[in-house]
This record gives sequence, structure tokens and C-alpha cells, in this order.
Amino acid sequence: MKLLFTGFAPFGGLESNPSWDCLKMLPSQPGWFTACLPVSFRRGPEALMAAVERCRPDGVVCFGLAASRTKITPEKVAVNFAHARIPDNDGAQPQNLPLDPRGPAAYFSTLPVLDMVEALEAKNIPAELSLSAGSYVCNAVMYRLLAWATPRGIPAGFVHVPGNLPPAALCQAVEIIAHML
Ligand code: PCA
Repeated sequence: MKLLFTGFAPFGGLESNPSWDCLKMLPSQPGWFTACLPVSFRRGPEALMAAVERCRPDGVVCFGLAASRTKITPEKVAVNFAHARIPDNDGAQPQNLPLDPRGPAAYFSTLPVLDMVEALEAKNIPAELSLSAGSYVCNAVMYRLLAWATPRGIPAGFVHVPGNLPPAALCQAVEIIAHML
């Protein structure tokens, strides 16, 4: 089974992004691929789809930082809405726009999100289901991912990581999640 995991580049004045730092620590396994996506409404989803075309994965989990959260939060929903509080790394700051004017209002993750929360908590890693991936670049990438994965029946989705967990715990969380695909 080929699996693709993505993280993001730093943004918003931060020096690193734990969502990519933890993927860099992931022990290499046959069939596991990683990619670092730019924090850009335009280039982020493009880079994701380029990685998908390169790897042809049977499952995809995208990771991003939610600096204000304190738990690992598998996302249930991606919404067709772009509304940025800060400019992305290209200086774009969409306000009140659909991501795809012809697309559905939302997609549900095709990952077993509740089981993932349970599996993380069983290992004493703080986790909670999230019902909103926000309206910034992470949500845009999740929406694009699910527009591709849903009609194909491919398990795919998004997980936000908090800013306060040590990289080793994040890396362990990624491995737990990876083994549930
Ligand atoms: N977090 C941002 C974008 C990149 C990232 O790591 C978000 O939650 O949208």
C-alpha cells in the first residue's frame, strides 16, 4: 500500500513548521512518501496534486500546524470557503470566496477520524476530533485532496498538529495514524 504524507513549510513569521519537522523524522518505510507543501492558496493544492500524481498513493494524510491548539486534531470536514486572517506566503489573502465555485459546499474526511482519536489517546497522546479545518490554506488543501480522493474511494484527510507537543510525540502520532490507513 502506497501512502503519501504531507506537511507544510513555515508561515506567519515562524521559523519552522512542526507538521513538516515531524515528517522529516519519520522512519523510512517502503511505499511511504512525504512532501512539504507551500503555504499558498494557489501553490499548496497544486503541489499536493503533483505529489499525488508522482506517488499514485492508496492513502493520503496531510498535516498542518494549528498553533493555538493543544491536541492532535483529525479534521472531519473541509469547506468550500477561503477567508484568510493573514496573507499566505505569496501575499494572497482571499476574503469570503469559494474555493471551487462549482464544487460541493463541503467534503467529509474519508479517514477513520474517531478511531484515530481513540488510538492516539490510548497511547496518551492528546487528541480530539475537529469539526473545522478553518478557512486558510490547510482547509484549501484538504478540500482539493478530498475532491480527488472521494470519487475514487481513497482514504484521505487532514490532521492538524498543535504547537506545544515535542517532535518525538508528533512523530509517534504520525506513525499511529499511518498504520490505520
Ligand atoms: N497551518 C495553516 C496553513 C499551513 C499550516 O501549517 C492552516 O491551518 O491553514
